[in-house]
Parts: sequence; C-alpha cells; structure tokens
Amino acid sequence: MNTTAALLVVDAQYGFMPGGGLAVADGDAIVPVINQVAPLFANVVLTQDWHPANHVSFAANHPGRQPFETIALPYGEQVLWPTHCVQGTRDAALHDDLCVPQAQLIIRKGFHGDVDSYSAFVEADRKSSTGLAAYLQARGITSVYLCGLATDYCVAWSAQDARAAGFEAAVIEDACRAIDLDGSLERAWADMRRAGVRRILSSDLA
Ligand code: VGL
Ligand code: ZN
Repeated sequence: MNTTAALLVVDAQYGFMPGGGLAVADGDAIVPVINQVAPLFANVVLTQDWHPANHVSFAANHPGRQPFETIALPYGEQVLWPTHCVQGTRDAALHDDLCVPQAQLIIRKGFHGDVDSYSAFVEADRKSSTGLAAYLQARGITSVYLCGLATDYCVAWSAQDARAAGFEAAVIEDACRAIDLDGSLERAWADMRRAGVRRILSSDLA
C-alpha cells in the first residue's frame, strides 16, 4: 500500500446530503463509492464543516438577505448559505454509512464565526491555516486524493490548496457531487486543471 498518499474525505455530512441544511443533489451517492476506494489507502483524513449558529456565512444571520446571494466581507466575496452543519447537530454529523475506520484525523473547519472555510488547508481569509499541510508533511505524505462534497466548493478549494502547499492532488470525480451555483462547477474544474489537479474516476484507482 502507498504510504505517501492520503485520501481526503471532504464534508461527507448529513448537511450536504438530501434532506440536509445545504442539500447537494444525489450527495448520498458518494458514500458507497468512498467506502469502495477507502481500503486502498493507509492514510485517510476526514473534514467536517463545523459552524457556530451565528456563522457569518448563514443568510439567516443577515436580515433581508436570502440564501445564495453574495455579500462583501473584509476578506472578499462570500456566498450566503442556508444554515447548515451547526456544531453538535445531526446536520453536522458524518454519514452513518461512511466506513473509514482507519481514518486518522478529522479536520473541523468553519468554526470561526466571522470567517468561512471551504478549504481543508486555509480559511477563506486566505491567511488562517488549519494545520493540515504541516500534518501531512510531517507524516511523509506527498499526494492527496480528494472525494466528498461539494465538488465545486470544499473539494475544489481543498484540491487547489493541496497543490499550493506542494502536494500532488487528484479529485475522484464519481466520489463527489456538486452544488453547481451559476456555473460554479465548470469554473471549479477549469481552476483545478490550471492548478495541476488531476481529474480521475474511482475505477482508475484499483
Ligand atoms: C460547503 C458551502 C458552504 C462544502 C461548505 O462543503 O462544499 N459549501 N459550506
Ligand atoms: Zn459551510
């Protein structure tokens, strides 16, 4: 088994599955695909979107604003989301059917009330590190395979930041689903390609 590779399972939480606060169409279809590829990895890291109820990314915390509008924040443009993945709620829990017992680390992100964090590596202010790059480097990991939700937000930002931190990165497309807000999915694939992120299928791994 390749000990220099890690599988990064992004936000496989009820909040992004059908019925969740920020439901992604067909989001639960990724769970069996992740369960199928995970045994190929000795190193697995999970992320968990983990917001306080007063989080700046929630439309409900901006009177008169609606979900999916954007606002300007000190660090840049922010999409306003429906309330999702509030700390300690069922919405924030990882899907019960996810089977990755060998996972070694769960990175929780988006816990600062005034900063969002799509990326598992760096928060949306582009300054605050989650510590993940240093952790992976300390473990001798050189390549990161990404799956989870959502392709065009947390997966895409994490993949590009993995490249920026010097890792090889590949997104397992059929182990992801997208929000696809105003063409965000096509833009995300173009941005990832430019950053040197590989686009693969679970069948490419075996
Ligand atoms: C995500 C929007 C807001 C994601 C998280 O996991 O892609 N998207 N919070
Ligand atoms: Zn979020």
